[in-house]
Amino acid sequence: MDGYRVTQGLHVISGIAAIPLLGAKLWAVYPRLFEWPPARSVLHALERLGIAILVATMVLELFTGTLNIIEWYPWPFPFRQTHFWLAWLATGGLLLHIAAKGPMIAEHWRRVRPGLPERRLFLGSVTAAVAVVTLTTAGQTVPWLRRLTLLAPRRPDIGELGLPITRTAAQAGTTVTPADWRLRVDGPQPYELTMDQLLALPQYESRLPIACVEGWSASAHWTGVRVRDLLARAGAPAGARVRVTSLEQNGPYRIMEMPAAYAQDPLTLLAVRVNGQVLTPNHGYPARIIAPNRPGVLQTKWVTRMEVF
Ligand SMILES: Nc1nc2c(c(=O)[nH]1)N[C@H]1C(S)=C(S)[C@@H](COP(=O)(O)O)O[C@H]1N2
Ligand SMILES: [Mo]
Repeated sequence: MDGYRVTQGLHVISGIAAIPLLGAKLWAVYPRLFEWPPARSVLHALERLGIAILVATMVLELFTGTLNIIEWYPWPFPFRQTHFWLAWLATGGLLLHIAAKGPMIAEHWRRVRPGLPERRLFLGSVTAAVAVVTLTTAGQTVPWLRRLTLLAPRRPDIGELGLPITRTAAQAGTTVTPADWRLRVDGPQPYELTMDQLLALPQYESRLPIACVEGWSASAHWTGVRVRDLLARAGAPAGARVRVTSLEQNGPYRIMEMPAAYAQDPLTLLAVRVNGQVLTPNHGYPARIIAPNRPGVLQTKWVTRMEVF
């Protein structure tokens, strides 16, 4: 249930901790990055090329990840795929780099030298910087660090009904629900439900978090109809996926697709209440999706249609 929340929290915390670490490393080797002549031999040229790729991928990885926190994508390439593949390149590059420098690293640790004062100061500062950014980030995931959450776009415990709001109803143009709102479910036996009919179906409760790419996650208590019950009623075959459409007119998260494993999970709801109250427009009134182990962007608000496919 909290699996995605944990990996998401670790991802953001370790990514932010890596920023001062990479900065310190680059600062320490900075003169050597611009060594002249650029290559003394073919082997040396290859090594430097490897380092150039490693530095470039790491800087880009941390840069794109940081801007993702504020959901800002000022580049022509797709963020998710690029961030994913850069991570593999950087990991491979780092392993090669450590392997190539292995003998040097071993040699360094064999020589027992008392640490020079400036070196101790440097390592101390780097450690302090990492500790500070980690402590001021981690509260987005870890409740008892909440009060230290300074480096976050949002505090996870502040917001309407005890839950933050990312895209508001005003931004999405869904403040007023059309008077003729129906939940339409398309499948072999399509049907429509009014709100009263939806509320007359068996209601279930799930305690599930929203884990946003901005880095925060917050748990809430949801009430609603099981998605699998809604799909079964439409005659969905086993293994069917579902496409969910929001009332919102534009926006990257207007349409969401859910694989069968999530749609069939008994915790996955089309929720109508959160933390004991009817959903507010900002939290997705009249109905929203809440499913375990999925990123916040897929917890579609203001649902109007579900399609079995
Ligand atoms: N239709 C629609 N649903 C949406 C969004 C959106 O922009 N449009 N934003 C998503 C994002 S990014 C998150 S983190 C969650 C946040 O839900 P909350 O605002 O109720 O906390 O809603 C998701 N559902
Ligand atoms: Mo989000």
